Amino acid sequence: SNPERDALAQRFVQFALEAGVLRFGEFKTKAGRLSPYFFNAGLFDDGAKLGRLAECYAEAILGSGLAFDMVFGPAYKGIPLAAAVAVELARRGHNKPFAYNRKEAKDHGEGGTLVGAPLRGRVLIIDDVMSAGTAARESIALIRGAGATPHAMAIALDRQEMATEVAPDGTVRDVPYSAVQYVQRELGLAVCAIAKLADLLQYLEQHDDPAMRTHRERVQAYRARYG
Ligand code: OMP
Repeated sequence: SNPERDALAQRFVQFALEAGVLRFGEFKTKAGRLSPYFFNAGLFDDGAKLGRLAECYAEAILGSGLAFDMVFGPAYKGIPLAAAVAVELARRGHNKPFAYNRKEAKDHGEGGTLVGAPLRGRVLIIDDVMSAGTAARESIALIRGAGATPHAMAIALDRQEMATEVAPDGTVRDVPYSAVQYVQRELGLAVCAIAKLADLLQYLEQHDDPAMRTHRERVQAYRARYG
């Protein structure tokens, strides 16, 4: 265990709850799972919150000792995240090239779907959340397709859920290991998260009141099913 990482994770969970980014209720995830909590990074919606979020990413990335040559933000939600993180990394003495993609190819002007620095070397993908690993797979394929090396991934929240896998015939199935394990072992990338589900559960335990206890029980039940 790493006390600095743990302290950052607890500070980050509190920040996300106070900002209303992390909420409890009933939500359907992209993988079709009914979740008692949801992390909506789009609600870091002013300059101060985005700046503080970027500080948390930079601390997690630099604290983890990940090596990387450039930063990539996958469209759409990864773009402002990666931009803010690139600025914060530069402030901390790690000025790296930065790029992002468009979802639709342009047929005029500069053309193409990639914007910013040319994709090359060890690319660090910045994204919001990892659940079943679909978004990660898409970013990795895009970077490989451009001839660069997807080397690592930094996310704000690791939901610590079972990965899904797409079979050659296109069917999607759950696999018996986590999305982060899948990305690390099968796809070969290092993954760094500011916080993970276990940190949220620890926060709820340490701020125990009737409401928090209900949230904790629901989150634990969800984890037992999909974790
Ligand atoms: P996977 O592609 O299954 O790993 O899910 C990650 C994506 O789901 C994120 O990039 C979000 O678009 C979305 N998501 C959240 O933003 N927050 C959550 O708490 C859960 C999800 C989700 O749908 O799983």
